[in-house]
Amino acid sequence: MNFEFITVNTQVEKHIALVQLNRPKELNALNNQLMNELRESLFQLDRDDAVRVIVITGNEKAFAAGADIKQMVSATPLGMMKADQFSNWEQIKKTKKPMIAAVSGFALGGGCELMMHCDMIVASETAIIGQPEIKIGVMPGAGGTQRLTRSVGKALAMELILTGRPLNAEEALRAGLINKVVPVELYLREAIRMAQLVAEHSPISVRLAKEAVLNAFNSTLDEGLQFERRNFYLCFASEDQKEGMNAFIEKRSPQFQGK
Ligand code: DAK
Repeated sequence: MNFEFITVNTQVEKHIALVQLNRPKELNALNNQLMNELRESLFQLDRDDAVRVIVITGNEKAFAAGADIKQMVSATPLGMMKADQFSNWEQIKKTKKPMIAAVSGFALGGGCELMMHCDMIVASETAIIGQPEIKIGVMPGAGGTQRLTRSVGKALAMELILTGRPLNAEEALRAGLINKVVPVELYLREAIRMAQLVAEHSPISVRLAKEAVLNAFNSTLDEGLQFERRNFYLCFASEDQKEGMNAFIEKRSPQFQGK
């Protein structure tokens, strides 16, 4: 996979793919091409059986400082409708494999929204996370009002979105927005370590479990429980279920094949 604004490394650890946003001078501002490339890379990685978990990162200074304001400044509603950038976000949302964000520095606006598309988030102590769109005369548009509110609750979401004030890493951790805060030299290593813990498991049960957790945001409790039950039954259609349970009984480590 050859891209201009992202790099993809599938050799980082077994079953782990690392996608790095790579517009450092612009603090990884998410221009249309970067988003097209991100969509394409995730689409391909999602279909690659050798990959079980995807880590998305930026660099020490910025995960991503938001959508590219310079590209957006003269946008018109019809121009945006034609460009249909939301289809990129829709596709990213559909990624079936777990995605872990490794965040350092700025994760603002679309950067925060991209971070929240991930299933788990490891941040460095230097992370600055927020939805500052209100300061430039707009509002979050790629899910910020919904995902942030579901994550941290109404009071804090309103404060962050209406004032534009960002959270530091400790505040984000306390608010339940992220999973972990580590020193800056460790954030990527820690995200990869977390990815390895997931990649050890059956990719089938991981996929079904991720789907069921995400379904909790879209369903009543009873609908969610029904959905969970169907996915639970489906695990028993896999060889991995037999392998996992037999390995337990035989006191050995399971060898999951994703079958
Ligand atoms: N867009 C474009 N360029 C950016 C940028 C951004 N979001 N953020 C930073 N840069 C550029 C700066 O312009 C500067 O470029 P030069 O002037 O050197 O050419 C370079 O990156 C370094 O930035 P600074 O000099 O400003 O660096 P500082 O350390 O002083 O400040 C900062 C860092 C992150 C506090 C500051 O750069 C900043 O406030 N950036 C803007 C943050 C922001 O407002 N983000 C929200 C953007 S709106 C959509 C989906 C999503 C969205 C929209 C549409 N569709 C699907 C249609 C999302 C919207 C947003 O995210």
